[in-house]
Amino acid sequence: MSRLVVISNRVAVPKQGESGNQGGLAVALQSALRQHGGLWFGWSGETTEQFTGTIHDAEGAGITTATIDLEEQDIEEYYNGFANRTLWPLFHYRIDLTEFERDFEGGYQRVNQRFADTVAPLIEDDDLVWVHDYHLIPLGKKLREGGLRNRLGFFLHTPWPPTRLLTALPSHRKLVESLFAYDVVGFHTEDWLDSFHHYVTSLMGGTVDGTRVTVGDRTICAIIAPIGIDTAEFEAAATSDEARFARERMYMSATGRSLIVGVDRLDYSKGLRQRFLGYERFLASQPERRGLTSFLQIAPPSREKVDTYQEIRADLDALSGRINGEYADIDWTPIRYVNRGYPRQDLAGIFRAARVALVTPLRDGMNLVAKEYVAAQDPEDPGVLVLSVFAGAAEQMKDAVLVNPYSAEEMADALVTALTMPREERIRRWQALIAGVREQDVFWWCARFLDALEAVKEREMA
Ligand code: ADQ
Repeated sequence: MSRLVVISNRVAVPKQGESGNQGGLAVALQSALRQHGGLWFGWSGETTEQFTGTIHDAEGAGITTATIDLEEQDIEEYYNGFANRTLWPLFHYRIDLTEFERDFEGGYQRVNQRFADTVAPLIEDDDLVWVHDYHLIPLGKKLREGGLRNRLGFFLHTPWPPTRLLTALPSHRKLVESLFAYDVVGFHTEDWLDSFHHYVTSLMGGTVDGTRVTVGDRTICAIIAPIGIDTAEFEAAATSDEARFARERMYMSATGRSLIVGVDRLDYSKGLRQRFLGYERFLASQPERRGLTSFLQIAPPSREKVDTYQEIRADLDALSGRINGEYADIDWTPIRYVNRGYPRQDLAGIFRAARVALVTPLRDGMNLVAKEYVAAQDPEDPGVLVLSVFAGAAEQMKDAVLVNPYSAEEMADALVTALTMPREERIRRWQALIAGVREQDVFWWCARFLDALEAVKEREMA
């Protein structure tokens, strides 16, 4: 088995016993690396006065990591800039929030070059190299320019936007062309792959034949590989002592009310504003149900240096305050809104206590919370997943209650459906959902991608 070199923006291995407040990618990659063995390379999260390319080696939780520090300007232009002010909103269909600055693009290319120059000497001849996410799209091309001949894969964790949106990016062509340096390119869903095909065939004169996508004399393999969770681990977490304790705390605080839960990074793509408005509509239209539910929204802040993320925080503070002001009673708070991370066992317990999960992003590459919620349920008395049709996960999780998150009325209706669903139907839907979450877990995802990458013949010497 070839060694695996994973490259992503951040390397985030929690120290033993440390609580995990991590994005979905980090959680998935740790599981994959533990299984395969290899190296994880990326930014340390630290800044340095001047970039030196010094590599920090570490060994932890069964994973070898190599990280580098970046300059303040790199972080501003590459991470807060091009990655999170340009590509993230654009890839989530938020052209209104997308900022186009040449400096951002310059920083993006510079940092990708720094990654390429620093990681290249760590890569051995037979290694499989797997690059992750929108921060590092040009990395493959830069590695090839440096002479790398290894099998090289790229996985996009976000949506791939429709062609007409993507062309708003002044350098769209360059960005897409750089993907052709990889051997295998993976997307979560058919929707995202279709959009990629559309761009290549309509703007690059390319052709598609099964998984083969050809432009000029270069053919790559473009596949759908929906990411999963470490289902066995999460199911076990849900019955751990910590989970039981968290679950008890939830029950005690709810005093007999039905619990509704949402867990998301504080991000405009997650549709939190619309979710709060949907819950407000539910309270307004169902006076007899007021006081019988308790909605807990957990949303740890992320990307706090980006203005839009500060704005959304202020907006949600005000909105939850307004809804509580309108509907709360002396012994009842309709929305509990908590801005912090929780250890995974606690989360699993919180999920298990909740009768309903609201996973209602406006646009999401996949969404792992939907899968975690299902994995945490009690098979005898499972809760109901309310899932946005705009989450990549909706392609696989058809037995959820699917909603359009832009419609407060649909959200309110979905809540009524979920809260009144008979136990037999909850069990039937849950059984169908858990079967998929178990079968297509993170190891399945990893194997699916790496099998495709391993099938690529190593490049001939130039
Ligand atoms: P994210 O946008 O980070 O991931 P998601 O897939 O939902 O979104 O993963 C979030 C992860 O963070 C989950 O594992 C969740 O449990 C954890 N988490 C969230 N809030 C937490 C809290 N308060 N405390 C502890 N843990 C918390 C990106 C894409 C997604 C895609 C993943 C993986 O945006 O669409 O599913 O990558 O490809």
